[in-house]
Amino acid sequence: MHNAAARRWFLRTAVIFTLLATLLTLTASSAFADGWQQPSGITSQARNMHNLYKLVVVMGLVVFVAVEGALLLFIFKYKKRGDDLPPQIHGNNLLEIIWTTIPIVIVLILFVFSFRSLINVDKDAKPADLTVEVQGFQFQWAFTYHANDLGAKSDPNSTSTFTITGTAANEPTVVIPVGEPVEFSLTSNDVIHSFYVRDFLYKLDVIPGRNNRFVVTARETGTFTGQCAELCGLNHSLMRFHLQVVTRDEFDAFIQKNAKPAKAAAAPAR
Ligand SMILES: [Cu+2]
Repeated sequence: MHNAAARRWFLRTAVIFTLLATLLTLTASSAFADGWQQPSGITSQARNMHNLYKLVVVMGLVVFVAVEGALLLFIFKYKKRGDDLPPQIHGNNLLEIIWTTIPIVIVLILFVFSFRSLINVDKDAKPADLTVEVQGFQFQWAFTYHANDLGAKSDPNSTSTFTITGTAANEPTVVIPVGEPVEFSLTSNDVIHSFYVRDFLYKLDVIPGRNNRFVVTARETGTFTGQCAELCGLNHSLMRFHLQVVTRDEFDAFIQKNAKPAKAAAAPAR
């Protein structure tokens, strides 16, 4: 009789454990099948943010497993076994210290790492950084390059400039060199837009009367997509654009090709 009860208990525990383990494995494997549910980003700044995100996810998982594990443990360990009242306990200093300290430590860790990421992401541009002027308008983008503000190969004496203006039918491509800090300088002359490139893991509002700026250093070449991320009117959805990250040589060739005198005089569309 005693043996039969022990076997039943063992079987039940084994079944519950197997079910939980299967569930956990399925959840974790599908959750992380496609990376971390977040693209890792193509810029130093994005990777920094992505690492912070991973840290938060791991900490969240540890808390989740610890809390749910304790919950299950206590449900089974202290389930009702008769009508007698269990021992009644009031207060426990050690427990209170533990459950006050752990959250404080978690918040401190998150604060330090978030602050470090924030400083890294919000770094100001250096004078030597390449600048791309971005103008948002209803309903597209214009990207302006200045020959005297092209980073490593600027021509300080040149006033040459050219603008790539997008239309809904002809989505523009903004080109930047890989491995160099690039400042995006954002302005709008009508309504609020938002400059968003998914693989930057970053977006910034484009506000009339203001000049918002951010700096990124791309870490890989390729073509990526961007769009306006602030509902700005009826044709907001047409405000798509492309971002091409190329080598320095390809970037210089791109500048050469576009900075022709005929195009040099082109003004922003609006
Ligand atoms: Cu928009």
